[in-house]
Amino acid sequence: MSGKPKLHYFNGRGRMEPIRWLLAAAGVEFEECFLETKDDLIKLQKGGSLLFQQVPMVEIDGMKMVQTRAISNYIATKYNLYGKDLKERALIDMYVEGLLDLYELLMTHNFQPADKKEQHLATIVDKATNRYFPVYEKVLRDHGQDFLVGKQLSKGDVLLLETLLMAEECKPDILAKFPLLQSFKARISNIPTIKKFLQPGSQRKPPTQEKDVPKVIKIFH
Ligand code: IBG
Repeated sequence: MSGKPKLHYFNGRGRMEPIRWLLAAAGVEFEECFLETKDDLIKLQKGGSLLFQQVPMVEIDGMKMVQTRAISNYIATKYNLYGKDLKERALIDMYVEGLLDLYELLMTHNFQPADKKEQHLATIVDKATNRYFPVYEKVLRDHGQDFLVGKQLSKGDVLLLETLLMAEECKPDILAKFPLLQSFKARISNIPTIKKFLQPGSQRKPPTQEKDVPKVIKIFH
């Protein structure tokens, strides 16, 4: 055993990518075990490693953790990415839950059937620019600080950056009306651990390509 967390998922973003981001931001090296086929998933399920028969699963500190929120809360707590007190944590939770609602739309975009893609993209742009981004822009404007909450990096910052970058992949000028989100993006991208994760060759995953969708669906359905 290397002692490094071991991530079990397919070789793509999906529900594991925010966990990869969080570990990378914390400067924690991790190993990955990729599911290539349905049989790989069945093997894990039959081996009793998956509490609800689902991945993501992360082996960490002698546990086999499932449920993405539980996993990311554990990592954020362990690596001090969860605020300084209960109230900061409550704020971080609210910001993160909002981001996860938007992340869900972004994550599923390339899984939409061809005839639904345009409408789905319109929904993403509408929700991002009218519901979610104005909230984070206002938070940053009102307190004038570097991070979303308090004086230190938190899992809220990490997920916000990830979500901003994914939204830009869908529509490159989507941040045009959000100057503080633009400067936030530049600032957080420059944190050394994150900067490293953004370099080519890191364990960050590219968007799931259309051609790979049937293979991914086959694993999980
Ligand atoms: N609540 C769980 C979590 O947050 O971890 C949900 C986990 C989940 O949906 N896992 C799926 C799974 O294991 C894989 S992600 N399915 C097998 C089964 O038997 O239920 C699937 C997914 C992708 C892309 I890929 C978008 C949305 C979901």
